[in-house]
Amino acid sequence: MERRKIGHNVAILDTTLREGEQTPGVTFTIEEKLEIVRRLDEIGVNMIEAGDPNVSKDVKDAVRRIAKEGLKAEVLAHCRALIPDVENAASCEVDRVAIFLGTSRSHLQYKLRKDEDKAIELVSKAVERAKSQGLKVRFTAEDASRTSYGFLLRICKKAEEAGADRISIPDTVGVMTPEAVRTLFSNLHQELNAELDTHCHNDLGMATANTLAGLEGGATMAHVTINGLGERSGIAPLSEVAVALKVIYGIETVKLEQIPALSLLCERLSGIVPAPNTPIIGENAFTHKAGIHVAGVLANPATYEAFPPDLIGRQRDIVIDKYTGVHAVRSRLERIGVILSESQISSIVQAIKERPTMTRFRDADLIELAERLTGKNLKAEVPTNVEAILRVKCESNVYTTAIARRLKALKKITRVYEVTGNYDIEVAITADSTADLNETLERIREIEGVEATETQLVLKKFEV
Ligand code: HCA
Ligand code: CU
Repeated sequence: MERRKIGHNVAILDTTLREGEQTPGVTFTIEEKLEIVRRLDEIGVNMIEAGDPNVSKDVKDAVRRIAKEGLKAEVLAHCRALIPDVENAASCEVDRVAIFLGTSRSHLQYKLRKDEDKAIELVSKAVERAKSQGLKVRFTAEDASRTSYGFLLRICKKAEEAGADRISIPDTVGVMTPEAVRTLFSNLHQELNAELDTHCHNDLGMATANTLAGLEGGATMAHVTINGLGERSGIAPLSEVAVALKVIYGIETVKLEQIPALSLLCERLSGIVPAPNTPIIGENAFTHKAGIHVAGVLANPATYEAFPPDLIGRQRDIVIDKYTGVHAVRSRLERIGVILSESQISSIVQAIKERPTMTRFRDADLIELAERLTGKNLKAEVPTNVEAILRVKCESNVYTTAIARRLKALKKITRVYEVTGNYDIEVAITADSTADLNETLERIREIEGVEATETQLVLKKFEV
């Protein structure tokens, strides 16, 4: 398979705090923002877009605090192409200011009510002012993908002349295709001296592909957010861009094994829970189900995996249900120390297929089937799970269903009920050990909006 190259100098800009906080329903406190940027710095992103200080006092305070954190990453403030906005951004003592102005016909006509020359004047003046304050400058031609190429080039050249050493070419409404992005970037790359940034929205599900295409076209900075947060359907996620750069192009950027933890932190702080089938970080990303797939994966994982899960510190899993074959059942039983004959395993597979509505046979269910078949008490021989029922009381100002959804996303939780009475939610937990149970309880108590919990350990369980 022939593939175009991406230079090894590509870098990552994270804009979870700016673009990500524009996600409907999301705001971060200053403390939360600090927690996120420290982790982003640790994982190794090169730039952090901390916010637009003109939005509100709290955004400005956060930008200022982040600029003072002494991060390895370059810290940016986003702002409009207006002198007071630029000065406000400069007063936060950031490394760089990202000055944006809508350049497409509809932005100029309906949003800014300015003609092209006036737009160029605004940008030149704003860039010059930022430079005179000793800041590095990026210019963003907002809605670049719907801007006429002639005007886009003209305004970018003027921004460059005024002192911008980076230019962002966003696909603001996510309407590009990879081929078009690649062409646009290689054309601009030939004409401009400034380094180029990609910023791809995901309205048509193209964000990651377009980002990679922009890098193939000569861009050197990819804008991402944790979990793909952002306006509407968000932008390219850090996880997808960083892992694709490694797996497809052999390029190292951030510490990949830290991605799942960062993703969970963002899930907790934003309340936005990625769907199970989300690439890389989703619950199902390394879970195999159909018998044929599982047999292949057990023989050699590469048969059905784009890359090994341990690249990002995760593990593969197998789901046992009516699609299951003998390989999966044998492997799962062996894992818990139960060795059966071929014909016994076939009988268990048969029994599983006779219960087509059961979505997941857990270890305990398999042991039970094996016990029925062999007449032996296997539970005594294999390590059993610790089960608990937990009641959760939510703070009065929070939406119970939002907490219930977050609980649902936690690995060891097998059932979630919203209930009446003194507590609002009841969950069933199946943990591998007491330590594992404790860890799950800790994570539940950390969820914002959880006021109190009560845990009951299950002593005996009766299947009906
Ligand atoms: C915005 C616009 C922006 C800017 C991107 C950038 C976009 O929400 O203010 O500065 O690179 O998508 O055009 O996010
Ligand atoms: Cu954007």
